[in-house]
Formats: sequence, structure tokens, C-alpha cells
Amino acid sequence: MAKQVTHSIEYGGITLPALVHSEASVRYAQQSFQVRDGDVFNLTYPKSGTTWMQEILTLIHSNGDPTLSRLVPSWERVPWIEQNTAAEYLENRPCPRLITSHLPPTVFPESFFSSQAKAIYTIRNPKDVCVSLYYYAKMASFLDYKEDFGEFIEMFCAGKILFGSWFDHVKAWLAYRDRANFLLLTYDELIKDLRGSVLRICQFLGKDLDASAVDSVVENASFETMKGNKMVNYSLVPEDIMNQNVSPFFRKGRTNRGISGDWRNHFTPEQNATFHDLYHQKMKDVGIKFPWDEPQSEIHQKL
Ligand code: PPS
Repeated sequence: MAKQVTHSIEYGGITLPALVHSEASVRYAQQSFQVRDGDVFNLTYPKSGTTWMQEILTLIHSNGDPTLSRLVPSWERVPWIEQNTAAEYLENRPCPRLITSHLPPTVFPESFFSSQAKAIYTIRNPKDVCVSLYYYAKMASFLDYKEDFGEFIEMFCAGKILFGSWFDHVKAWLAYRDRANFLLLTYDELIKDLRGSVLRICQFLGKDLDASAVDSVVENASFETMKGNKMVNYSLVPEDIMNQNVSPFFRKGRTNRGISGDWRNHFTPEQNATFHDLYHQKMKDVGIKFPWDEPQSEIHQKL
């Protein structure tokens, strides 16, 4: 299916959708935005749990009270620093400011690196990111789409995609993982144990929530609640920009609780083996075991 894609912009070697970014907005983020020690950043490569963390952070900072989550769109509560509206939303906001970004460190606000601001980096199985992005590209006017999934994987692997290569993004941010103000989480562990993850985040942020407040965070950040909340499910975005009849922003997992491992329904064994070879080659020096890591030999045995 041919799709008319709205244009994109280039900044510092990465491509961003022109719909909500400009060269000036990304330059402002990188060079002018003044990070404060009380700021909390939600960092992700796209389709890795950004919206989920926007909701979790909002709810933790409201001590589990869902009022704000139900009244204000997620992109205003936890705005992207690189988007055109960042200054308007953030400059006069008191701390703690909750801020989202898909930017890699190379173009991230320079003042962050000398600050005490906290950052949570959420990483998801890249094969699931690729599948999620495939459906998103199908429904969103501002993304390049290839109907053939094999071609889409090639585009993803080559990093010919908005926000650049998954491998570059992840490896660049992982270099900061030993800092005290940096928390590394995986989408997969949020799926497996949301309550335990919320408690880890609370501890990292120094937020002491009582058990009923934690329960409320978990309930209101569940897949079902978020899918039904028009302040996070992107139903406020016009259909010509995001057509959720083509594919919903919250796709339905087998369990109806979000999807971890949906790549199994999309990758052929050959595509999986090729992806794994690339993954191993690119990630061999990273030194972290992720929940999705499988021995290379097993992948090739399955062929
Ligand atoms: S974006 O466009 O980059 O902001 O997308 P992002 O929010 O990073 O990723 C969207 C995927 O996250 C899933 N999601 C959730 N899964 C489980 N539980 C909760 N609460 C939740 N919230 C968002 C969402 O369904 C997208 O994944 P896929 O696999 O496409 O469904």
C-alpha cells in the first residue's frame, strides 16, 4: 500500500518527523534547555514503553491519584524535550518536571550531563520494537512504511528510520548505566512484574508511596486502563495523522496485557537468525544479559 509520508528533518545525524519537530526545536533542546537537578527524564527509543513510563511517572508523582492522568494528555504532562511545544510546556513548570525524550546522548540537552537530574532508560526487545514500529508506521502519516515485513526489518536493521539505529541509541545510553542518577529498566520486566518495577522506580526517585498508592499506580498504568484512557491512547490525535482503524496505538496482546514476544508471530526462522547475527555482532561488547537474549547456537539449530 502506498502511503503519503509527511516530511522529516535532520539534526545531528538523526531523522525526526517534521510534524512535531524542527531544527530549531531540537537545537533548543540540545543547546538552550536548562536542565534542573530535580528533573526526571523518561528516555526511550520509540516503541519501547515511552507512553507507559509517562503514565507511571505521572501516577507516582501524584501519589497514585489518577486525576491528572484522566484530565491532561500524556504529551503535556510528560512532554518530549525535542518537540516544538517543549519550551511552552516546561520552562515555567516547577520541579519535579517529568520530561520525555527519544534523543540519543549525542544531541541530548548538554546541561543534563553536569546535573543531578534523574533518567530512566527503558529498553525493549528490539524484535518487538520492530514489530510495534511496523504497525505504527502503517497507521501514522509521518512514518515510512514498507508493507513487506522483511523489507521493514532491513530498514530497521540499517537504522534508516526515525531517531536512527536502535543499536546506536541503546549502546550510547547504556554507557551511562553505572551513574547513580540513571535507572535501566526493560519493557519486558514491566510486563512481568509491574508492581515490583513501580517499587524500583519509587526507590530510585526517593518517593515513598504507601501500599494503596502503589496499587493505584499499578491499576491505572495497566494496559486495559491506559487503552481506555483518551488522555494516553492517542484517540485525541486526528485520524489523518494516526489512523487507529488501521492499527490501534495499544495493540492487543494474546493476554490483552500488552505484548512481549510478538516477534514470534512475525519473524520467519531465517529473518530471526539474520537478526540475531546482527544483534550479537553489534551488542557483543555491551556486557549485559537481557531477558530476551538467547544463545546464538539455538537460533541456528531452529532453522
Ligand atoms: S511511542 O510512539 O514511541 O511513544 O510508543 P511507546 O509508547 O514507546 O510504545 C508503544 C508500545 O507500548 C505498549 N504499551 C503498553 N504495553 C503494556 N502495558 C501498558 N500499560 C502499555 N502502554 C503502552 C503499546 O501497546 C505499544 O506496543 P505494541 O506492541 O505496539 O502494542
